[in-house]
Amino acid sequence: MTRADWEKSYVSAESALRDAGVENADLLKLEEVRVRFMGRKGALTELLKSLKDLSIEDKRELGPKAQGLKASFDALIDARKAALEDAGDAAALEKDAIDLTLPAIRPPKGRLHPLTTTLHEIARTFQLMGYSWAEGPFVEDERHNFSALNIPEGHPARDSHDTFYLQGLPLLLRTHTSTVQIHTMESIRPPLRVVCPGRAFRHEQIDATHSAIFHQVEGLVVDENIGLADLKGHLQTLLQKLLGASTKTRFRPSYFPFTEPSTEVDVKCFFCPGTGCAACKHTGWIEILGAGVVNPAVFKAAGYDEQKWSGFAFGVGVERVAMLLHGVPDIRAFYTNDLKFLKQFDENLL
Ligand code: FA5
Repeated sequence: MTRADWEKSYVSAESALRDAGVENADLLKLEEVRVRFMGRKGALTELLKSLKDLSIEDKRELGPKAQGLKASFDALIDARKAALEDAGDAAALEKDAIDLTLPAIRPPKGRLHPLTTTLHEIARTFQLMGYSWAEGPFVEDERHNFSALNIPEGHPARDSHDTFYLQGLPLLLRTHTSTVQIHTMESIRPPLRVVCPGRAFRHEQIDATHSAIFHQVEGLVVDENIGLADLKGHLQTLLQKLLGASTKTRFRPSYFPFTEPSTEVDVKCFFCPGTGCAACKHTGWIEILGAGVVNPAVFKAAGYDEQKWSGFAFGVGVERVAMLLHGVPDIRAFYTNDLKFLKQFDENLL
C-alpha cells in the first residue's frame, strides 16, 4: 500500500466514525459499530494492520496518527457505554422506587377465639357484681373433684362424670370447675364472691352439644343469709345481659350433691322454633348451666361454720352460651380451627 492510499483509508475511517451515530446508539448498535471498526476485518483494524506496508519513515509519522484515531474510537465507545449504564440504573431505580406516601399493607390481625370472648363476657358480668377471679389446676385429686363436694366414693353422681383418670396415679382431669370452689374455701375466709373460669374434661360421647374438653365459668358466693332468691337474681342478671330480655329461659329443678336445692337453666332453642332439632336434642331447650344453694355438708368439709354461712354456686357452660350467642348449631365447629369459621366473629366483642 502507498502512503497516499493509506491516508485515503484514514480519512474515510475517520469520517465513517463521525457518521456512525455512536452518541445515540443503544447497546446492540454499539456492538455493531465495534465490529465494523475493530472486528477482524474492521476499518480501524485494517488501517492499523496496513501500517506494516509503509516505509519506516511513514510508519514513524503515521503510526501515532492511527493510534490517535483508535484512542478516540475507544473513548467514544466507553463514554456511550457509561451513559447507557447510568440511564439503566436510573430507570431501574425509578421502577423499584418506594412511594413513602402509600398506606402500609396491614399484616393480618389476630383476634380472640369466640370461646375466649364468651368466657370473658360471662366472667366480666359477675366481676361487675363484685366477684373476684380465681383459677385452679386441670389435674386434681378425688377430694377436690368429688369428696369435698359431697360426692363420696361409690356415689352414683361419680358415674355421670365420665372421668379421665391418670394412669397409675390417684389423680384425674377435673370434670368440672367446681373443684376451684374447694381451693377457694381452703384459702379464703368468708364472706366471698368468686368466679372460676376454666377448662373441664369428660370422657363423653361427642355430639352437637357435648365435647370431651369444654369450658365452664364457676361461681361461688358465701355470706350470711344468702339463698335461692339471690342466686336467681344473679343468674337472671347474667342471662339478660348475655341473651337479652326477650330470650326465654327456664329454671328447672335438678340435683347436684353439693347444692340443695339445685336447678338447671335452659334457654329456648335458637335453632328451631321450639319444635325440636339436633342441637336441642328434640326438646326445644338447651341447658346452659347448673346451680344451687350450697349444701351445708360442703361448708362443713371446708371448715366453714355452716350455721353462720350460707351461699350459692353455679357452673355455666361456655360453649353452650357461645353457640346461642353466635348461632352455631354444632359445638365441634369451635375446635376445628377453620379460619373461614373463626373470621366471622367480631373482633371487638370483648
Ligand atoms: C356441673 O358441672 C356442675 N359442677 C355445675 C354446678 C356448679 C352445679 C355449682 C351447682 C353448683 P353439669 O354437668 O350440668 O354441672 O355442667 C354444667 C354445664 O356445663 C352444663 O349446663 C353445660 O352447659 C356444660 N357442659 C357439661 N358437660 C358438657 C360437655 N360435655 N360439653 C360441653 N358443655 C358441657
